[in-house]
Amino acid sequence: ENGLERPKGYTVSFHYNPHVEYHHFGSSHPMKPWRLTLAKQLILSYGLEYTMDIHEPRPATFDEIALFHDREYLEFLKNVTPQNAKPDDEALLSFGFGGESNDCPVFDGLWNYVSLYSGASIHAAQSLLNKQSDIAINWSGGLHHARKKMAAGFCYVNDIVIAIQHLLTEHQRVLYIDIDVHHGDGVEQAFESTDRVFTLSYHKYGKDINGYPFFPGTGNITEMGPTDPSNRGKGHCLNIPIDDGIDDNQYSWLFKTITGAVVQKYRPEAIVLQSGADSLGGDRLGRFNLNIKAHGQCVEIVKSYGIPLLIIGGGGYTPRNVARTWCHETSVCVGADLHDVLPPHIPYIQAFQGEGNGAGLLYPALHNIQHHENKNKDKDLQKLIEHAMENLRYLEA
Ligand code: VJV
Ligand code: CA
Ligand code: ZN
Repeated sequence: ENGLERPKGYTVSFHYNPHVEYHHFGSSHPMKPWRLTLAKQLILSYGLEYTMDIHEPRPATFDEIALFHDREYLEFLKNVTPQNAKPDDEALLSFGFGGESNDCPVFDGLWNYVSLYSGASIHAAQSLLNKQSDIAINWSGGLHHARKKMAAGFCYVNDIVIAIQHLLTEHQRVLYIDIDVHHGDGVEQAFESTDRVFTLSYHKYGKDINGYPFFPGTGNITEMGPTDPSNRGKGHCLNIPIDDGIDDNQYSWLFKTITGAVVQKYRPEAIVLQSGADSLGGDRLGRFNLNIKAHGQCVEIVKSYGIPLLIIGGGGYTPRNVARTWCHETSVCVGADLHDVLPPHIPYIQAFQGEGNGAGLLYPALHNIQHHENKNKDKDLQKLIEHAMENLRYLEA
Protein backbone atom coordinates (compact mmCIF):
# COMPACT_ATOMS: atom_id res chain seq x y z
CA GLU A 1 0.00 0.00 0.00
CA ASN A 2 1.75 3.14 -1.17
CA GLY A 3 -1.25 5.42 -0.65
CA LEU A 4 -1.63 5.94 -4.38
CA GLU A 5 -4.96 4.77 -5.68
CA ARG A 6 -6.55 5.15 -9.08
CA PRO A 7 -8.57 8.35 -8.92
CA LYS A 8 -12.25 7.81 -9.52
CA GLY A 9 -14.09 9.59 -12.28
CA TYR A 10 -11.34 10.21 -14.83
CA THR A 11 -8.44 8.42 -16.48
CA VAL A 12 -4.89 9.59 -17.06
CA SER A 13 -2.76 7.98 -19.77
CA PHE A 14 1.01 8.20 -20.14
CA HIS A 15 2.55 7.88 -23.60
CA TYR A 16 6.25 7.29 -23.76
CA ASN A 17 8.71 5.31 -25.87
CA PRO A 18 11.96 5.01 -23.88
CA HIS A 19 14.07 4.80 -27.05
CA VAL A 20 13.98 8.64 -27.27
CA GLU A 21 16.36 8.76 -24.31
CA TYR A 22 19.30 7.37 -26.26
CA HIS A 23 19.58 10.24 -28.73
CA HIS A 24 22.20 12.97 -28.40
CA PHE A 25 22.22 16.41 -30.03
CA GLY A 26 25.99 16.67 -29.37
CA SER A 27 28.19 16.87 -26.33
CA SER A 28 27.53 20.42 -25.06
CA HIS A 29 24.15 21.02 -26.73
CA PRO A 30 21.62 22.18 -24.10
CA MET A 31 18.82 19.87 -25.33
CA LYS A 32 19.42 16.57 -23.52
CA PRO A 33 16.94 13.78 -24.20
CA TRP A 34 18.30 11.88 -21.15
CA ARG A 35 16.41 14.39 -18.95
CA LEU A 36 13.49 12.13 -19.92
CA THR A 37 15.26 9.17 -18.29
CA LEU A 38 15.52 11.18 -15.06
CA ALA A 39 11.87 12.21 -15.24
CA LYS A 40 10.69 8.67 -15.89
CA GLN A 41 12.80 7.31 -13.01
CA LEU A 42 11.30 9.82 -10.57
CA ILE A 43 7.78 9.05 -11.78
CA LEU A 44 8.39 5.31 -11.29
CA SER A 45 10.06 5.80 -7.91
CA TYR A 46 6.97 7.51 -6.56
CA GLY A 47 4.81 4.66 -7.87
CA LEU A 48 2.84 6.94 -10.19
CA GLU A 49 2.72 4.26 -12.91
CA TYR A 50 0.04 2.45 -10.86
CA THR A 51 -2.25 5.47 -11.12
CA MET A 52 -2.23 5.79 -14.92
CA ASP A 53 -2.55 3.73 -18.10
CA ILE A 54 0.96 3.31 -19.46
CA HIS A 55 1.47 3.10 -23.23
CA GLU A 56 4.63 2.54 -25.27
CA PRO A 57 3.60 3.96 -28.65
CA ARG A 58 5.27 2.93 -31.92
CA PRO A 59 7.19 5.58 -33.85
CA ALA A 60 5.16 7.79 -36.22
CA THR A 61 5.40 6.88 -39.90
CA PHE A 62 6.58 9.18 -42.71
CA ASP A 63 2.97 9.63 -43.86
CA GLU A 64 1.77 10.48 -40.36
CA ILE A 65 4.40 13.21 -40.05
CA ALA A 66 3.55 14.43 -43.57
CA LEU A 67 0.08 15.34 -42.27
CA PHE A 68 1.72 18.69 -41.45
CA HIS A 69 5.24 18.68 -42.89
CA ASP A 70 6.47 19.09 -46.45
CA ARG A 71 7.49 15.75 -48.00
CA GLU A 72 10.68 17.11 -49.54
CA TYR A 73 11.76 18.37 -46.13
CA LEU A 74 10.92 15.01 -44.57
CA GLU A 75 12.90 13.12 -47.25
CA PHE A 76 15.89 15.26 -46.33
CA LEU A 77 15.31 14.77 -42.59
CA LYS A 78 15.00 11.03 -43.04
CA ASN A 79 18.17 10.63 -45.10
CA VAL A 80 20.61 13.17 -43.68
CA THR A 81 23.43 11.82 -41.46
CA PRO A 82 26.48 13.44 -39.84
CA GLN A 83 28.51 11.57 -42.52
CA ASN A 84 26.64 12.75 -45.63
CA ALA A 85 25.71 16.30 -44.49
CA LYS A 86 27.72 18.99 -46.34
CA PRO A 87 28.00 22.07 -44.07
CA ASP A 88 27.42 24.60 -46.91
CA ASP A 89 24.78 22.59 -48.79
CA GLU A 90 21.98 24.92 -49.90
CA ALA A 91 19.21 22.44 -49.09
CA LEU A 92 20.68 21.84 -45.62
CA LEU A 93 20.73 25.57 -44.84
CA SER A 94 17.28 26.23 -46.32
CA PHE A 95 15.83 23.49 -44.10
CA GLY A 96 17.19 25.20 -40.98
CA PHE A 97 20.20 22.98 -40.31
CA GLY A 98 23.78 23.99 -39.73
CA GLY A 99 24.49 27.69 -40.12
CA GLU A 100 26.14 29.80 -37.48
CA SER A 101 24.11 28.70 -34.52
CA ASN A 102 24.13 24.97 -34.07
CA ASP A 103 20.60 24.98 -32.69
CA CYS A 104 19.51 22.14 -34.98
CA PRO A 105 22.47 19.81 -35.52
CA VAL A 106 22.36 16.70 -37.71
CA PHE A 107 22.92 13.76 -35.34
CA ASP A 108 22.80 9.97 -35.54
CA GLY A 109 19.28 8.57 -35.35
CA LEU A 110 17.64 11.96 -36.00
CA TRP A 111 14.71 10.48 -37.95
CA ASN A 112 14.22 7.82 -35.31
CA TYR A 113 14.18 10.51 -32.59
CA VAL A 114 11.57 12.71 -34.32
CA SER A 115 9.32 9.75 -35.15
CA LEU A 116 9.43 8.53 -31.53
CA TYR A 117 8.31 11.78 -29.92
CA SER A 118 5.77 12.47 -32.68
CA GLY A 119 4.37 8.94 -32.39
CA ALA A 120 3.78 9.53 -28.69
CA SER A 121 1.90 12.81 -29.29
CA ILE A 122 -0.28 11.24 -32.00
CA HIS A 123 -1.03 8.25 -29.78
CA ALA A 124 -1.89 10.55 -26.84
CA ALA A 125 -4.30 12.55 -29.03
CA GLN A 126 -5.91 9.29 -30.25
CA SER A 127 -6.40 8.17 -26.68
CA LEU A 128 -8.37 11.36 -25.93
CA LEU A 129 -10.37 11.00 -29.16
CA ASN A 130 -11.50 7.45 -28.48
CA LYS A 131 -12.21 8.41 -24.87
CA GLN A 132 -9.74 5.96 -23.38
CA SER A 133 -8.45 8.85 -21.30
CA ASP A 134 -9.37 12.31 -20.07
CA ILE A 135 -5.79 13.52 -19.60
CA ALA A 136 -3.05 12.17 -21.90
CA ILE A 137 0.62 12.93 -21.17
CA ASN A 138 3.69 12.90 -23.48
CA TRP A 139 6.74 14.44 -21.79
CA SER A 140 8.96 13.67 -24.81
CA GLY A 141 7.04 16.00 -27.16
CA GLY A 142 6.31 19.72 -27.28
CA LEU A 143 8.71 20.81 -30.04
CA HIS A 144 6.85 24.03 -30.80
CA HIS A 145 9.31 25.89 -33.12
CA ALA A 146 9.37 23.43 -36.05
CA ARG A 147 7.87 24.74 -39.33
CA LYS A 148 6.26 22.96 -42.27
CA LYS A 149 9.57 22.83 -44.13
CA MET A 150 12.14 24.01 -41.64
CA ALA A 151 13.81 23.03 -38.38
CA ALA A 152 14.23 25.77 -35.76
CA GLY A 153 15.25 26.12 -32.11
CA PHE A 154 16.03 22.44 -31.35
CA CYS A 155 12.75 21.39 -33.08
CA TYR A 156 12.65 19.33 -36.32
CA VAL A 157 9.10 17.99 -36.41
CA ASN A 158 6.17 19.81 -34.82
CA ASP A 159 4.42 17.02 -32.92
CA ILE A 160 2.04 19.58 -31.35
CA VAL A 161 0.65 20.70 -34.71
CA ILE A 162 0.14 17.06 -35.78
CA ALA A 163 -1.59 16.20 -32.48
CA ILE A 164 -3.91 19.23 -32.83
CA GLN A 165 -4.71 18.21 -36.43
CA HIS A 166 -5.87 14.87 -35.00
CA LEU A 167 -7.98 16.55 -32.30
CA LEU A 168 -9.61 18.72 -34.99
CA THR A 169 -11.09 15.61 -36.65
CA GLU A 170 -13.63 15.44 -33.83
CA HIS A 171 -13.41 18.72 -31.92
CA GLN A 172 -14.67 22.02 -33.26
CA ARG A 173 -12.36 24.25 -31.17
CA VAL A 174 -8.95 23.40 -29.69
CA LEU A 175 -7.11 25.70 -27.27
CA TYR A 176 -3.31 25.56 -27.29
CA ILE A 177 -1.55 26.91 -24.17
CA ASP A 178 2.25 27.24 -24.05
CA ILE A 179 4.15 27.93 -20.78
CA ASP A 180 7.63 27.21 -22.19
CA VAL A 181 9.83 30.32 -21.63
CA HIS A 182 10.05 30.65 -25.44
CA HIS A 183 7.28 31.87 -27.77
CA GLY A 184 5.30 29.00 -29.35
CA ASP A 185 5.77 30.50 -32.81
CA GLY A 186 5.57 27.33 -34.93
CA VAL A 187 2.19 26.27 -33.57
CA GLU A 188 0.86 29.82 -33.81
CA GLN A 189 1.90 30.10 -37.46
CA ALA A 190 0.55 26.68 -38.44
CA PHE A 191 -2.97 27.64 -37.33
CA GLU A 192 -2.92 31.37 -38.05
CA SER A 193 -5.65 31.11 -40.67
CA THR A 194 -8.23 29.11 -38.75
CA ASP A 195 -10.65 30.01 -35.97
CA ARG A 196 -10.74 26.35 -34.85
CA VAL A 197 -7.47 26.68 -32.93
CA PHE A 198 -6.72 29.44 -30.43
CA THR A 199 -3.04 29.76 -29.51
CA LEU A 200 -1.98 31.31 -26.19
CA SER A 201 1.72 31.60 -25.30
CA TYR A 202 3.40 32.98 -22.18
CA HIS A 203 7.10 33.73 -22.73
CA LYS A 204 10.12 35.92 -22.14
CA TYR A 205 10.09 38.71 -24.71
CA GLY A 206 12.56 41.50 -25.30
CA LYS A 207 16.23 42.30 -25.53
CA ASP A 208 18.55 39.93 -23.78
CA ILE A 209 21.66 40.71 -21.72
CA ASN A 210 23.77 40.72 -24.91
CA GLY A 211 21.42 43.17 -26.67
CA TYR A 212 20.02 40.47 -28.99
CA PRO A 213 16.31 39.68 -28.75
CA PHE A 214 15.48 36.61 -26.68
CA PHE A 215 14.75 33.66 -29.02
CA PRO A 216 12.75 33.57 -31.27
CA GLY A 217 12.24 37.34 -31.02
CA THR A 218 8.48 37.28 -31.68
CA GLY A 219 5.39 37.24 -29.45
CA ASN A 220 4.66 40.80 -28.38
CA ILE A 221 1.18 41.52 -26.98
CA THR A 222 0.35 43.38 -30.21
CA GLU A 223 1.04 40.27 -32.33
CA MET A 224 -2.39 38.75 -32.82
CA GLY A 225 -1.92 36.84 -36.05
CA PRO A 226 -3.31 37.96 -39.40
CA THR A 227 -4.73 41.47 -39.62
CA ASP A 228 -6.90 41.01 -42.74
CA PRO A 229 -10.52 41.05 -41.46
CA SER A 230 -11.50 38.37 -44.00
CA ASN A 231 -9.01 35.95 -42.42
CA ARG A 232 -10.86 33.54 -40.15
CA GLY A 233 -7.82 33.25 -37.89
CA LYS A 234 -7.89 36.93 -36.97
CA GLY A 235 -7.85 37.40 -33.20
CA HIS A 236 -7.42 33.69 -32.47
CA CYS A 237 -3.98 34.12 -31.02
CA LEU A 238 -2.80 35.76 -27.82
CA ASN A 239 0.79 36.44 -26.79
CA ILE A 240 1.83 37.32 -23.24
CA PRO A 241 5.31 38.92 -23.28
CA ILE A 242 7.05 38.75 -19.90
CA ASP A 243 10.33 40.28 -18.72
CA ASP A 244 13.17 38.65 -16.73
CA GLY A 245 12.71 37.40 -13.17
CA ILE A 246 8.92 36.97 -12.89
CA ASP A 247 8.01 35.35 -9.54
CA ASP A 248 5.46 32.68 -8.55
CA ASN A 249 2.68 35.05 -7.45
CA GLN A 250 2.89 37.26 -10.52
CA TYR A 251 2.96 34.32 -12.93
CA SER A 252 0.00 32.58 -11.25
CA TRP A 253 -1.97 35.81 -11.33
CA LEU A 254 -1.30 36.31 -15.07
CA PHE A 255 -1.95 32.67 -15.93
CA LYS A 256 -5.19 32.33 -13.95
CA THR A 257 -6.69 35.61 -15.11
CA ILE A 258 -5.81 35.39 -18.79
CA THR A 259 -6.24 31.64 -19.38
CA GLY A 260 -9.55 31.74 -17.49
CA ALA A 261 -10.81 34.55 -19.72
CA VAL A 262 -9.74 32.74 -22.91
CA VAL A 263 -11.48 29.50 -21.85
CA GLN A 264 -14.63 31.36 -20.93
CA LYS A 265 -14.81 33.23 -24.24
CA TYR A 266 -13.50 30.59 -26.64
CA ARG A 267 -15.17 27.52 -25.05
CA PRO A 268 -12.64 24.95 -26.32
CA GLU A 269 -13.66 21.29 -26.70
CA ALA A 270 -10.08 20.12 -26.10
CA ILE A 271 -6.94 21.70 -24.64
CA VAL A 272 -3.28 21.08 -25.46
CA LEU A 273 -0.84 22.33 -22.81
CA GLN A 274 2.85 22.62 -23.70
CA SER A 275 4.52 22.56 -20.29
CA GLY A 276 8.11 23.51 -21.14
CA ALA A 277 10.20 23.45 -17.95
CA ASP A 278 12.62 26.18 -19.05
CA SER A 279 10.34 28.74 -17.35
CA LEU A 280 11.65 27.50 -13.96
CA GLY A 281 14.15 29.36 -11.81
CA GLY A 282 17.69 28.11 -12.36
CA ASP A 283 17.11 26.93 -15.93
CA ARG A 284 20.25 27.02 -18.08
CA LEU A 285 18.49 28.96 -20.88
CA GLY A 286 15.56 30.53 -19.02
CA ARG A 287 15.11 33.94 -17.38
CA PHE A 288 12.26 33.41 -14.90
CA ASN A 289 12.28 32.66 -11.14
CA LEU A 290 9.43 30.14 -10.93
CA ASN A 291 9.33 27.30 -8.42
CA ILE A 292 8.09 23.83 -9.33
CA LYS A 293 4.71 24.20 -7.59
CA ALA A 294 3.95 27.50 -9.35
CA HIS A 295 4.71 25.86 -12.71
CA GLY A 296 2.53 22.91 -11.66
CA GLN A 297 -0.29 25.21 -10.68
CA CYS A 298 -0.78 25.96 -14.37
CA VAL A 299 -1.47 22.24 -14.90
CA GLU A 300 -3.82 22.25 -11.90
CA ILE A 301 -5.76 25.23 -13.28
CA VAL A 302 -6.07 23.75 -16.77
CA LYS A 303 -7.09 20.37 -15.33
CA SER A 304 -9.84 22.07 -13.29
CA TYR A 305 -11.68 23.11 -16.48
CA GLY A 306 -12.60 19.43 -16.96
CA ILE A 307 -11.99 19.51 -20.74
CA PRO A 308 -10.10 16.68 -22.57
CA LEU A 309 -6.45 17.56 -22.03
CA LEU A 310 -3.22 16.69 -23.83
CA ILE A 311 -0.11 17.61 -21.82
CA ILE A 312 3.24 17.65 -23.58
CA GLY A 313 6.78 18.57 -22.52
CA GLY A 314 9.01 21.03 -24.39
CA GLY A 315 12.08 22.95 -23.26
CA GLY A 316 13.88 22.49 -19.95
CA TYR A 317 17.66 22.68 -19.71
CA THR A 318 18.52 21.88 -16.10
CA PRO A 319 17.71 18.16 -16.27
CA ARG A 320 17.21 17.48 -12.53
CA ASN A 321 14.59 20.25 -12.32
CA VAL A 322 12.89 19.19 -15.55
CA ALA A 323 12.53 15.71 -14.01
CA ARG A 324 11.18 17.10 -10.73
CA THR A 325 8.66 19.35 -12.49
CA TRP A 326 7.28 16.73 -14.86
CA CYS A 327 7.08 14.20 -12.02
CA HIS A 328 5.18 16.74 -9.90
CA GLU A 329 2.87 17.59 -12.80
CA THR A 330 2.18 13.91 -13.42
CA SER A 331 1.11 13.69 -9.76
CA VAL A 332 -1.12 16.75 -10.22
CA CYS A 333 -2.82 15.00 -13.16
CA VAL A 334 -3.59 11.84 -11.18
CA GLY A 335 -4.43 13.78 -8.01
CA ALA A 336 -1.65 12.44 -5.76
CA ASP A 337 0.41 14.33 -3.17
CA LEU A 338 4.10 13.46 -3.25
CA HIS A 339 6.48 13.55 -0.31
CA ASP A 340 9.12 16.30 -0.56
CA VAL A 341 11.88 13.87 0.41
CA LEU A 342 12.81 11.83 -2.67
CA PRO A 343 12.16 8.08 -2.31
CA PRO A 344 15.19 5.99 -1.30
CA HIS A 345 16.98 3.88 -3.91
CA ILE A 346 16.06 5.97 -6.93
CA PRO A 347 18.36 5.36 -9.87
CA TYR A 348 20.50 8.41 -10.71
CA ILE A 349 19.98 9.77 -7.15
CA GLN A 350 23.31 11.58 -7.46
CA ALA A 351 21.70 13.85 -10.07
CA PHE A 352 19.46 15.23 -7.30
CA GLN A 353 22.17 15.59 -4.64
CA GLY A 354 24.36 18.44 -5.81
CA GLU A 355 22.57 21.63 -4.71
CA GLY A 356 22.82 22.74 -1.10
CA ASN A 357 19.41 23.04 0.54
CA GLY A 358 17.51 21.33 -2.24
CA ALA A 359 19.59 18.13 -2.26
CA GLY A 360 17.47 15.00 -2.00
CA LEU A 361 14.22 16.97 -2.25
CA LEU A 362 11.47 17.03 -4.87
CA TYR A 363 10.69 20.72 -4.26
CA PRO A 364 13.94 22.69 -3.76
CA ALA A 365 13.63 26.51 -3.66
CA LEU A 366 14.52 27.31 -7.28
CA HIS A 367 13.81 31.05 -7.05
CA ASN A 368 17.11 31.47 -5.18
CA ILE A 369 19.22 29.61 -7.70
CA GLN A 370 20.75 31.92 -10.37
CA HIS A 371 18.19 34.51 -9.28
CA HIS A 372 17.25 36.90 -12.08
CA GLU A 373 16.39 40.46 -11.06
CA ASN A 374 12.61 40.83 -11.32
CA LYS A 375 11.96 43.44 -14.00
CA ASN A 376 8.17 42.92 -13.92
CA LYS A 377 6.32 45.53 -11.87
CA ASP A 378 2.80 44.62 -10.73
CA LYS A 379 1.42 47.73 -12.42
CA ASP A 380 3.03 46.72 -15.75
CA LEU A 381 1.47 43.27 -15.45
CA GLN A 382 -1.90 44.86 -14.65
CA LYS A 383 -1.58 46.85 -17.91
CA LEU A 384 -0.60 43.66 -19.75
CA ILE A 385 -3.74 41.91 -18.45
CA GLU A 386 -5.88 44.84 -19.56
CA HIS A 387 -4.28 44.75 -23.02
CA ALA A 388 -4.87 40.98 -23.21
CA MET A 389 -8.56 41.44 -22.30
CA GLU A 390 -8.80 44.10 -24.98
CA ASN A 391 -7.35 41.65 -27.53
CA LEU A 392 -9.96 39.06 -26.56
CA ARG A 393 -12.78 41.35 -27.68
CA TYR A 394 -12.22 40.06 -31.23
CA LEU A 395 -13.67 36.75 -30.07
CA GLU A 396 -17.07 38.27 -29.38
CA ALA A 397 -17.69 39.88 -32.75
O1 VJV B 1 19.12 32.19 -29.69
C1 VJV B 1 19.21 31.36 -30.56
C2 VJV B 1 19.82 31.67 -31.93
C3 VJV B 1 21.08 32.34 -31.98
C4 VJV B 1 22.06 32.45 -33.10
C5 VJV B 1 23.42 31.84 -32.88
N1 VJV B 1 23.96 31.93 -31.52
C6 VJV B 1 25.19 31.11 -31.38
C7 VJV B 1 22.95 31.48 -30.56
C8 VJV B 1 21.80 32.45 -30.66
C9 VJV B 1 19.86 33.06 -32.33
N2 VJV B 1 18.74 30.12 -30.38
C10 VJV B 1 18.17 29.68 -29.13
C11 VJV B 1 17.20 28.56 -29.41
C12 VJV B 1 16.38 28.19 -28.21
C13 VJV B 1 15.45 27.04 -28.53
C14 VJV B 1 14.48 26.74 -27.41
C15 VJV B 1 13.65 25.52 -27.69
C16 VJV B 1 12.41 25.39 -26.80
O2 VJV B 1 12.77 25.30 -25.45
O3 VJV B 1 11.56 26.50 -26.93
C17 VJV B 1 11.57 24.16 -27.19
C18 VJV B 1 12.24 22.86 -27.09
C19 VJV B 1 19.26 29.25 -28.25
N3 VJV B 1 19.40 29.60 -26.97
C20 VJV B 1 20.51 28.97 -26.50
C21 VJV B 1 21.05 28.27 -27.56
N4 VJV B 1 20.26 28.47 -28.63
C22 VJV B 1 22.23 27.43 -27.54
C23 VJV B 1 22.44 26.55 -28.60
C24 VJV B 1 23.55 25.71 -28.60
C25 VJV B 1 24.47 25.76 -27.53
C26 VJV B 1 24.24 26.67 -26.48
C27 VJV B 1 23.13 27.50 -26.49
C28 VJV B 1 23.80 24.80 -29.64
C29 VJV B 1 24.91 23.98 -29.58
C30 VJV B 1 25.77 24.06 -28.49
N5 VJV B 1 25.54 24.95 -27.49
C31 VJV B 1 26.96 23.18 -28.41
CA1 CA C 1 5.65 29.94 -24.25
ZN1 ZN D 1 11.89 26.83 -24.52
